[in-house]
Amino acid sequence: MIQFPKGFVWGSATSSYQIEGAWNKDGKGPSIWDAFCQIPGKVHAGDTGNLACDHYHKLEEDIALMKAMGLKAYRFSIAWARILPKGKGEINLAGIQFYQNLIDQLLTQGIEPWVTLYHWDLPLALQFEDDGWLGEATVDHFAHYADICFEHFGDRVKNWITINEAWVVAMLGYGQGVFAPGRISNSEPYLAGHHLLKAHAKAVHIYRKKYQSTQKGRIGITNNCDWREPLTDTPKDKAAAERALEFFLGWFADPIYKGAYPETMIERVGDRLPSFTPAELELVKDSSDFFGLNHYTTMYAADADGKTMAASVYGNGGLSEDQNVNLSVDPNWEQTAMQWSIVPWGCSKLLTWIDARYDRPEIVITENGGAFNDQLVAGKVEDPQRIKYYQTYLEECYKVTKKGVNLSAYFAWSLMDNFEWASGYEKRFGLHYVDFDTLERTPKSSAKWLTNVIKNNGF
Ligand code: PNW
Repeated sequence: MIQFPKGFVWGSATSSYQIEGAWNKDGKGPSIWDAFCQIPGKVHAGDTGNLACDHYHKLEEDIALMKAMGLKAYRFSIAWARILPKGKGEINLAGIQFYQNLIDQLLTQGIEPWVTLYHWDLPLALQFEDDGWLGEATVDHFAHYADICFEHFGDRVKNWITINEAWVVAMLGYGQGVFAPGRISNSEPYLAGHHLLKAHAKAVHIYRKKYQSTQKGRIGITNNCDWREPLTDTPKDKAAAERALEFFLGWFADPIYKGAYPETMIERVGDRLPSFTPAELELVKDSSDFFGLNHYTTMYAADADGKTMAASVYGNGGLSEDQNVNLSVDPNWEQTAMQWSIVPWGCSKLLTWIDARYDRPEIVITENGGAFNDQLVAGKVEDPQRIKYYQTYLEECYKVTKKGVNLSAYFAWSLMDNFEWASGYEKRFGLHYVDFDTLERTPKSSAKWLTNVIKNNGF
């Protein structure tokens, strides 16, 4: 029997650009993803988030899906350009109204809102005018936007996440160029990452100073990390795996939990890695009330001996030459439709690593799940592979909680099939199947399975 601790938070997650649609409705400004999707060849089949799941017009229906599953919490993100169409300046009241409505309806149904402020859809104006995350000004614009959100929603929102996956923004947006804004560089990721950390820290500072004592919520950041397993037992490969984790998660978690970038990054990246002033560090250090983690997969890491493989689109945890690490997978591992390997034990190893390195933080899994080639057959979707994915990963989560790892919540990615970034609508992560012609939602068998898990607080 697998029985999670009492009060364990069961949720599911989405993000604004991936589900809302209504990309130019009611005063919303364009985001970098609205623009990126227009560039030929960037997104599978030329898909865009213009309509997506049309969640913007289907609030009641989607909250009913959550209610039917017995979800205790729902993690969604706010589209910055709905609140501030130009990223700064005038507030768009219709945008505020939309999220007020969403939050109120969730609370009416007894579902706790967990709100991400930035899930990659930067207002396009800030990309043009302020160089996006390469510009220092974007840090202040984010802090101002966050302030507006705390002011309007903070009486009802008690769990805030500043930035979703700074690693993805920096690496895939500014390093490999496969996500918006599509830049390719071996130095810009470090600058973008630096600004993302500062933006997070400033927003947290504002929340703590102006709101936390009255609103009584908490605020943190969500980082993503795969597990890196040493390919062999040699000290060189063991060190390579550790280095890979430091370049992946340590990059963003070390400044927050230890007050400095990992030593190995400072040495290897040199002057391409910016440094914090003492005053900035003051804000960055201890700026997360919980350890948000998105986890999907595992790879082997080996010392590259100066001969790094070409950077692969996914799975390359940092610029490979800087790390001197080669990554690989075991061909016997099963894979999801993203070609991400299914390695449940990597999840428990990562949780244990975080627990030890960051001195036993409260960990919240803000995303975990798998894409599979689901099909609607006679009105039903059977997805036993997804059930197995959730089951085996949750078993590993349970194991570590038994050993004292402080894991308090688990959010399944995702509530429904949606716009999977560069993969468009082809890759399906949802607990609910979405027919992208009719926009009809159908619970998959995994949704039913998870409903029972939530009801029994285990399985
Ligand atoms: C996350 N990687 O993205 C995001 O938070 C979600 O919006 C997304 O839909 C989900 O995971 C599934 O992709 C990631 O290359 C994208 O390591 C790429 C990576 C990790 C997470």
